[in-house]
Amino acid sequence: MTAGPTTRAVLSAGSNVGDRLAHLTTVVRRFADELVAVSRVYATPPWGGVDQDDFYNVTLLVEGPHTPDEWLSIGAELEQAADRTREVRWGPRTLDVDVITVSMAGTVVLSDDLRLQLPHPRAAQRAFVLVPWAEIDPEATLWTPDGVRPVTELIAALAPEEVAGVVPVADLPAVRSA
Ligand code: PH2
Ligand code: MG
Ligand code: MG
Repeated sequence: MTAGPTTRAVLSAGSNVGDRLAHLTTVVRRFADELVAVSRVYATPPWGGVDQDDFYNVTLLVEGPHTPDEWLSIGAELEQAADRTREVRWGPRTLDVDVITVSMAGTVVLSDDLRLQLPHPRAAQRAFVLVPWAEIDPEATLWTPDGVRPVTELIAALAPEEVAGVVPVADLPAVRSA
């Protein structure tokens, strides 16, 4: 991939099929050189109304010379490596890697592109994204159509039972080389 300007991205990875921890581990390994922070692994009830097993979710902060599209493409490669299939919208998956928001020189990238809408249009409603994000960046903000909001404020606006369902269960293996 060609080196572009440095960007900082928030990524959310989820898995609810197969070895969930192993799938999430492939993500932190792949982004080891760009990793700024990674949350603990959270067990999360399925969001979106499809009856399915609980997910494991993590949120990562990464920084490197990649366009928003490149962050997405690397995530798609990881999904393919996990034999991800797309059957049901919001349904079960071995691995899902979503780009939540990207900033470049401190400015949030906005995109209406249907392949990659930025910031992620449903992030503000998803405790499984926001709670792990606030863990690794308590000062984080999210651009929304209603304005820029502290992530902690968005969490406080969600249904309490939804937030309470997002529970830390594990640490991923350390991947950073010294
Ligand atoms: N991903 C979805 C739909 N629902 N629910 C949880 N808890 N975690 C996810 O990662 C998730 C979901 C679509 O990508
Ligand atoms: Mg998703
Ligand atoms: Mg996805």
